[in-house]
Amino acid sequence: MVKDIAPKAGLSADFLWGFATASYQIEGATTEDNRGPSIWDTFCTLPGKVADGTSGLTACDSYHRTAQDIELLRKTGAKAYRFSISWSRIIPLGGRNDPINQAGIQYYSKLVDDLLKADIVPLVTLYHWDLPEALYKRYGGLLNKEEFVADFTNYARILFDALGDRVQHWITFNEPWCSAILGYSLGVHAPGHTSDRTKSPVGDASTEPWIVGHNILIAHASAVKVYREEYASRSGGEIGITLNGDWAEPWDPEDEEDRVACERKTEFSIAWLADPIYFGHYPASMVKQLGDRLPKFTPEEKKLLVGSNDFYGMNHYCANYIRHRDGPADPLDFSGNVDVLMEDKHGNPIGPETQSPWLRPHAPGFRKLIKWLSDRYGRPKIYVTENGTSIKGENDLPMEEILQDDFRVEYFRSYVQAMAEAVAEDGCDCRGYMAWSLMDNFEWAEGYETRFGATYVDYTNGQERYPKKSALEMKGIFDQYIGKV
Ligand code: PNW
Repeated sequence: MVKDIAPKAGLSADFLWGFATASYQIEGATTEDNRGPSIWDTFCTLPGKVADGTSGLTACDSYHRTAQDIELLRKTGAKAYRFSISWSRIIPLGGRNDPINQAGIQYYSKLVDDLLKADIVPLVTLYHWDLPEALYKRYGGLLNKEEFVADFTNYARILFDALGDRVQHWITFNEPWCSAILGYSLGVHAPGHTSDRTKSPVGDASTEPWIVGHNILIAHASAVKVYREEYASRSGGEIGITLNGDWAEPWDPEDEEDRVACERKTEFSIAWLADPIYFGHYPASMVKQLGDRLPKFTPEEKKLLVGSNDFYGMNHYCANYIRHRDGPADPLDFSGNVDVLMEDKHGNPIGPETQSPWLRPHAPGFRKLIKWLSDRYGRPKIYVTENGTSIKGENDLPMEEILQDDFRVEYFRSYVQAMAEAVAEDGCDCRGYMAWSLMDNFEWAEGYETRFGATYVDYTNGQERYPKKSALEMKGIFDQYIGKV
C-alpha cells in the first residue's frame, strides 16, 4: 500500500530489540565443567595487557546466574537476546578430532530453552574472540587457513545440530576487524601479535591482519554453506556475520581529498570484510595500497563467499573526523593512509568524551552509515547487533548515581531515532537492534573499569545486578517507533 505521508520514523511491528553480551565477558567459571582455556585466558595472564590486571575468571558469573540474566531481560521487556558461545566449552581442545564436551552443550541448550520459555528470541554468535588456546598452540589459530576453516566448520556444525531446531538467528563471527587489527596489528587483544617488539616477541603487522581477515571470511562462508545445506531448509533459520564500523566525517569538508579519504577509511574498516561477501573481491583502494600483502580469493572461495549473508550484522558505536595523509602509506597502516581524529579542522569535537578513548557518540553518523551500507550492498536486511556507550568516570561514582545513567539513556534515544529515520526516510531495512550491553562486564583490555552495561554489576558483592535507568527506559524508546510504519 502506498502511503500519502511518510511517517517521521518507524519500525516494523515484528522488529526485534534487546541486549547483547559475549561469553568471555560475562560467564566466568573458566575452569568448570571441562571448559578448556581460550586465548583470552592466556592473554590476561600477561603483565600489562589488561588495564586493571583482571580477567574473565569470574566476570558476571553468568555461567551460574543465567536465570538472573533472563529475569533481567524480562524486566526490561526485551524481545531478543544476543549471546555468544564459548568454543572451548563445547570442544575443550577445539579441533575436529577432539572430544566434545556434553556439559557445554547442555549449558547453552538450557539457556536457549529458558529464553524461549520467557518469550525471548535468541541470537547466537559462534565466535566472539575466545578461540580455544589449544588451536593457537597447535597450528597458529586464525593464521592457518586450512586447519582453522575445517575446525570452525566442525564446531559450527555441532551447534547447528544441538540448537538448530530452536535457534533461528546465527552469527558466525563477531567483528573480524577487531580480531585482525587489535589481535594481530596493535597487539592489544589476544593473542597479542604486533610488529612492536616492545609489546610482543611475535607478529608481523604488515601481513598477519590481512591473512587473519581472509581466513575468517572463508571460515564464515564455509559454516554458512553447511548451515544452508544441512539445516536451514529444515528449520528456516538465517545466518550472517557481524562487522563493526564507525562513521567517517571529513576533517575539512571543503577539501576533496578529505572527502575521498573518508570513503577509503570506510572501505578499509568495513568494505574490507563486507565486499567479499557481497561482491567476491576486496575494495580496489585496499588492493592498490596493500598489493600482494592482501591475500587473493581462489575461484572456489569467491563462489563460497558471494551471497553468504542472509543479513548484515552491524555493530556501531561512534564516528571520527578523517584527514588524508600525503605521501605513501606506512606498511603497518590499516586505515587507508588517513588520520583518525576526534576534532575537525576548527577544533570542534565529533561528540562528547566517554570512558573509552575511541568512542565519541555522534548519532547522525549511525543513520548515514546505515544508508551507506544499504546503498553499497543492495539494501540488505540489517540487524544492529551492538550499539552502546561507556560513560566518562562512571566507575568512580557511587552506585545510586551510576543507576541514573542519563548520558546512556540519551545515547540510546538518539541512536534508536537515527536508525528509525534510516528506515522510514531513507528506506533502509533494519529488523533488529541489540544494545551493548545487557550488563557491565569484562571490557577486554580495559578490564572492569569501563562499564558498558544498561545494568550495574556489583563485582564486590556477589556480582549482584541492578538495572540502570537505561535498561528500564529502552522499552519506552522502542514503543515510540515500533508498529508506526
Ligand atoms: C565491541 N575499537 O568491541 C565488542 O564486540 C564488544 O565485545 C565490546 O565489549 C564492545 O564493542 C565495547 O567495546 C570493540 O577500538 C572494541 O574501535 C574496540 C573497538 C571497537 C569495538
